Amino acid sequence: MAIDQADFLRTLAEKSGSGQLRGDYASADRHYVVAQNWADYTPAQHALWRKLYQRQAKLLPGRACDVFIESLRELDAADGIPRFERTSELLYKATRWRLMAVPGLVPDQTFFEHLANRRFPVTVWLREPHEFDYIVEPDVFHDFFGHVPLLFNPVFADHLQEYGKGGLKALPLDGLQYLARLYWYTVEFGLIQSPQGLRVYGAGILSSGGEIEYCLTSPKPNRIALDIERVMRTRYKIDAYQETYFVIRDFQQLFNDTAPDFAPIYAKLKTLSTLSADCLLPGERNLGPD
Ligand code: HBI
Ligand code: FE
Repeated sequence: MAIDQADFLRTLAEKSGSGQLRGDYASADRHYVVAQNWADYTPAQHALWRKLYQRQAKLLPGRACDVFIESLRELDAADGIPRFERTSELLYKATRWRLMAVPGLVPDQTFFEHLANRRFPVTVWLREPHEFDYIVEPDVFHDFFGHVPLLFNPVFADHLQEYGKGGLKALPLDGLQYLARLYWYTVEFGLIQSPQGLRVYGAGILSSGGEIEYCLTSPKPNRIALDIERVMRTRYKIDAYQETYFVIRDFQQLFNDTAPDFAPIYAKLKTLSTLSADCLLPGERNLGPD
């Protein structure tokens, strides 16, 4: 299915809410890949990166899962915006993934193709200082700090490739909305159990100043065990803290639960109602807060 670039960029502009695109898509190739042009980042941008990194890193102990904290330390990315090529060498040795510099959000088909080939798209631009606490579209801090560390975990890395393959199969089956919910409530906003209690593995939380505390301790949101059908039925909010978090036992569960062919589930979901983000079904047990 050829991607209508003009149509995609118009959709993206609507999604971003601001109407114009942040990234420079003109120089992107057919996989929406661009050069990172690391030398073009200014000292002020590296300083903003350090400020974002230090604020987040202080919040991780006791909240982020151990795998994330250990992998982030190996990345040695505290001093400034990282060079993707250097990280790609480390990552390829660890789990055979590579980073792809992209101008920002890319079409779903392209996104899934990258994941299915163990290529993770990382946005090249960094937010502005006034967006320190919140940004709508993913920037390099969200993509790199939030997503890249877990790609060093072999089970999570395999899951994400399977997710990409599932996405390519879902597109012709009109299953995209279900897969987007699955990604949102796991890769972006997922919680994981640990012997010390609930911990975070979702990139959207790990790269956010406020939600990393809220998701573990606020009495407001639901925290329920991951169930693929249930996740795929549940709406999400893109511009507020989540009202429901889904919890996995470990990454093996995430891999196993998302390995089956989803086509039969999509067919069944079409007969079931969509659930609001704050819904708690009868019999569902709330797992939190700590
Ligand atoms: N593009 N660069 C980028 N990053 C994403 O996370 C992303 C995307 N395009 C599509 C997309 N995510 C969603 O459709 C998926 O979450 C399903
Ligand atoms: Fe993300």
